[in-house]
Order: sequence, then C-alpha cells, then structure tokens
Amino acid sequence: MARSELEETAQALVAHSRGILAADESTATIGKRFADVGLAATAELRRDYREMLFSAPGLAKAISGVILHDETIRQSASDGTPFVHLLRRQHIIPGITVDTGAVPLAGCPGETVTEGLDGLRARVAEYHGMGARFAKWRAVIRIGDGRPTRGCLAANAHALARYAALAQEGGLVPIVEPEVPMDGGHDIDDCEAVTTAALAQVFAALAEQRVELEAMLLKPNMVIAGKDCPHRAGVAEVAERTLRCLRRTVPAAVPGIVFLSGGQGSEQATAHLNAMNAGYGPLPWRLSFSYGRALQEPALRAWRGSRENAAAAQERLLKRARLNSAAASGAYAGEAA
Ligand code: 5MM
Repeated sequence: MARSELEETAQALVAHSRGILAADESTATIGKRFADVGLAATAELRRDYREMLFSAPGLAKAISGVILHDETIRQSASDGTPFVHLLRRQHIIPGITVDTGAVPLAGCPGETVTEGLDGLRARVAEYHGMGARFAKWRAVIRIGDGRPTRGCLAANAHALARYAALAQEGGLVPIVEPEVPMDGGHDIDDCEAVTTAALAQVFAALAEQRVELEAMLLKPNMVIAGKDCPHRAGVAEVAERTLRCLRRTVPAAVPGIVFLSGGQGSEQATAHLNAMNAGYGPLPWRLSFSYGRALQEPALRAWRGSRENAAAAQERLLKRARLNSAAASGAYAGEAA
C-alpha cells in the first residue's frame, strides 16, 4: 500500500539518522536564553540569531526539520529570502509550533493545560500555505505534591489529540509532545511512573480522536530524575527505563520518537540517545532527537549577538547536530569524533 504524503513526511523526519532542531522558543523563552548570555532580545536580534542557525553550512546532513515559532515563519534572512525557503532549498522540512502556551488549569493548583485549539483549523491552513509540513504542540505535566492529577493528565491528553487530528486534517504531521519536566526533586521512579501514565493516556486520546499513528511523531522526555534529586542514574539506567516506558505505551505503528532534551547537558543528551540506539536490539520505532537547548546552547554562547562570531557559533551547532545524528544510529563515540 502506497504511503500518504503525511506518512512520507513523518518518515523523512526520522530517516538517515537525522533529527529535528527545535528553534520554536516563545518570545519569553528566547528572551531568557538571550539574557543568560547578556543579550537583550529584540525581533531583529531573534531574526539574526535564527538566520545564523538556519544558514549553518551543511546543516541538512544531520538535521531533517526545524520547528519555527510564529514570528520566525514570517521572517526572512538578511538577503530577503524567507526562512521557509532558506530551509526548503537545503531539503530541511519547516515545522511550526501551533500551541499558544500552557496556562493555569482551573481546579488543579500548580498545574497547566496547553491552549490553542480555538481557530486552529484556520491557522493550520495558513501555515501549510506558507510551506510548513509538520507541527508541534507541547503539554507540560509536572511532578510533585499530589501532581499530576487525573484532571491534568486528561485535559492535556485531550488537547494533544484534538490538535493532532486537526493538524493531520490540514496536511501537517503532528509532533505530539507531552513533557514531564526535570524541575524538582522527584526521583527516577516517579518520572518513570508519571511518564508511563501520561503516554498511556495520550495514546488512548489519540485513538479516540482517530489520529493516524503512521503519520505522527512522539516527542517525549527521557526517564530521568528531577534536577534537585541527589541520586543520579547512570546512562544505562536512563536508557533502559526510558525504553521500558516507551515499549509499554507507544504503538509500533508510530514511525519515530524524537526526544526533547529538557535541560540535560548537551553531552548527556547525546550519550542517552546513543545508549538507547546502541544496545537494545531492533526497536519498533526510530529514535532520534528534537532538541532545543542541547543543540543550541554552545552555539548561543559562541554567538553572543555578533555577526563576527557567526562562523564559530555555526561550527558548534554543526558539531552537536553531527554527534546527535551519530547517536541516532548508536554510533556516537565521544566528543572528539
Ligand atoms: C524550543 O523551546 C520550545 C518552546 O518552549 P516555550 O514554549 O517554553 O518557549 C520547547 O517546546 C522545545 O521544543 C522542547 O521543550 C524541546 O526543547 P529542549 O530544550 O527541552 O530540548
């Protein structure tokens, strides 16, 4: 049976050990990242930064797709080339974040639900017309003090599934991202239990909303202890627990799983991805990356807002992209390679 265009796109995003560059930081988040390196964010500086990333020579060897923010998909490089064209001519697929952010969930203190369903059909049509071929929606499921509640898990799973169905209807491959963040002192057992529960609920909701599993990608967190937990698991334990959780919850029909990095160090995120691909036999899905910070941090530190630093910053981005691409086939042999 011939694959549909959506299925082809989903497959292409995880083919040849390539992965996704998540460059869809909201204005507030990119503002924090810039502040970390002493920069004040403006629309112009955000444009310059993203131009530096997207025009790194040979980026497409390791990067299959880039997730853009609404502001960025409407921007152009300094020579006037729209970013979407700049990416497409390198055979990099442009994607777009379509959620409008996480807001407090009524009745569930300390928890959020991600919004953006109102008017989504029209926005998907507009983004498709602009050249986007995949989309992303991120739900946030926090651990701690009786959290997550059943209400939080259900509300976020429902929204993710409604989004995914609308994205597919409008010709975009949905990336479904239920993130259990690393913030807090929870241990790895808690992370595994909550990630397993969240994914089970998400796939039940995706089935209810008739989402075609062959034409989507999952973007989960790895199973890892909270940042403030004193007990840190080794690379092998993170890999084994993450795979156990995914095998229990993610149907084999899903073509690929592209992890978020979630605040792990760049090298750690690469080592974890590599361990999962290196040591556990054939897996039903391709395992790759959709990293934001773990791909960008070294580049942002080198760039620091100056065009003179662009080449050095691009080298750092390309290095992380290359090493993560190696990790996507279990061939990462350390930082020197
Ligand atoms: C790149 O940041 C994305 C948008 O985040 P905000 O809405 O908070 O601005 C985020 O969804 C990102 O795509 C994922 O968290 C993956 O990025 P990391 O840095 O976790 O790999």
